[in-house]
Amino acid sequence: MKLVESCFGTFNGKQVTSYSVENANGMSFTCIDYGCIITEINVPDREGAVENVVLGFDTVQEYLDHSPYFGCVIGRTAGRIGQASFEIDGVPYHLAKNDGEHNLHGGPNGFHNVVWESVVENKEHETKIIFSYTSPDREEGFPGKLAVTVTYTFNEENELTVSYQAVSDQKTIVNLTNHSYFNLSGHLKRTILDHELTVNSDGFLELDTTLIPTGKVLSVEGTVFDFREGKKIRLGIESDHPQTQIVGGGFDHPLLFNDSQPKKMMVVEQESGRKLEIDTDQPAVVFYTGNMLGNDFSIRGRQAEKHLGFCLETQQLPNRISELLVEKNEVYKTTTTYRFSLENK
Ligand code: FUC
Repeated sequence: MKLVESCFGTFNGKQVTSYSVENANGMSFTCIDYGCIITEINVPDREGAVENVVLGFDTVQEYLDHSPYFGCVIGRTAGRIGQASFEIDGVPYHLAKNDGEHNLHGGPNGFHNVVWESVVENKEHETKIIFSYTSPDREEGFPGKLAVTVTYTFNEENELTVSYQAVSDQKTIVNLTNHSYFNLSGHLKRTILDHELTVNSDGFLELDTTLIPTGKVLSVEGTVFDFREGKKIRLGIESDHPQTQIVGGGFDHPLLFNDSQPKKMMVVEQESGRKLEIDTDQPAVVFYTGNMLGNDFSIRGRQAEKHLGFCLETQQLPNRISELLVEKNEVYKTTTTYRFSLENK
């Protein structure tokens, strides 16, 4: 496949490299080794116009100044760890409080904020960009030296597969995800309100006012959280459901996949005709509708605004420490695939 490698800038004196891959359908994908950030995904619309469908920047400085985790890999733990502390076998561990009293997305110097090693395997029909990073014992407060690999595989079927692997030299907790904000209108022409989401989830985690799961699973039945038959995101954003209100008008919730069905999601934007399908092996997905996106910065010349992008962060149930445990030398492995196509009309 056509691959272009270039210098994106520097971070803490290290060079940041960008990898851009294009397939025969004219679709392209670009990522950088800083935070494994996906900076661009260009996909044709119904008329053949190839446009970007993720929120991202062209400089490292803008990521440092403005990015609410655009496109990056999140680790060691996606989402919030309540009170920024947890215990393993009776031993307490304390993390940075970077979200009120809680820890968010692995702490300020989590995996989104380091430069990863990279190896590229470019074949005729498939290109792999393999990022690796070894997080030292107690980095950001987490126990164990953790060797992590994130592989982006892009192919001629317009699929991007993200595979995560991690091994620790001590019992620890791990919950990795990618934090891409999608907007299928292309070049951020419209907000995400008229995007339609389908997810086979019967329940979601109730959140408290600080966005920590209360432990209660609520049924989606009869609510704006019922995406089983497909629903416009707008309905939830304009809803007065206490759970959409509590997160600032919209969604910021772990949706739990129905165990007896394939773990799949689909988002369609009718005007452009673009469709995104996501398959995962994870039990949950945090659906975030950019409720906290401010309008005090620009994204490639377009003023940012609330609800300009949505994230579908596949993961284990956040803050359930017992489900995030990884034994010494156990291989943590997970895969999520993003497939782009056009909706048939
Ligand atoms: C998502 C949300 C959080 C936060 C962050 C930027 O993962 O769950 O609430 O706003 O992204």
